[in-house]
Amino acid sequence: MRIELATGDITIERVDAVVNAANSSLLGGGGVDGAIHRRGGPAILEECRALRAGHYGRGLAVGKAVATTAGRLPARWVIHTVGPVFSAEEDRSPLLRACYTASLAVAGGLGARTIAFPLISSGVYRWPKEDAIAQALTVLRDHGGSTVELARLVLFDAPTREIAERALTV
Ligand code: AR6
Repeated sequence: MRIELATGDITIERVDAVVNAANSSLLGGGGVDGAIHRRGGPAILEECRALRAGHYGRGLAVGKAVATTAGRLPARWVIHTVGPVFSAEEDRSPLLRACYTASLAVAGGLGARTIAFPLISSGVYRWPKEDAIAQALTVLRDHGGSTVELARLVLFDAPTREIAERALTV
């Protein structure tokens, strides 16, 4: 699997699947989640509501992933995953890595060949960006067996992109 970096708004990415940094309710929020629902339109929320009415009655657990339509986004699917809230007392990094692993598994199951990830947990959930990048790259680099051919890590701003570029070259 090839790893690429991009900068800016993930909702304009032309990939098969865009990953959403959602919350357990699956019913929307700020950050990436807000942007995806705004640009993707109501079809995404409609499918999220249906998931909550069915198998996901208690919501989506941290570290898990589930797909819906991407509505009006250029992508075909949105894969919703729930990152952990950062804690200085407790190492929640296995859960953060699980978000990337679970999203890739869902993407593979759908037949997606290209996927774009935001830097999960590094906004509202306060994960330090440098470590969030390290966790993401640990999983993406280790994903030889996936049928996904390209994973693009989308950094929202130039300083974060620079940190990611340094991490990718070591
Ligand atoms: N495109 C790409 N990256 C973005 C965008 C965008 N449009 N908007 C923000 N980022 P966040 P989290 C960056 O807060 O920390 C929501 O309310 C942002 O700078 O979206 O996992 C959910 O509903 C940061 O680096 O996700 C949850 O309640 C990264 O994306 C909660 O926030 C992730 O920031 C999830 O928090």
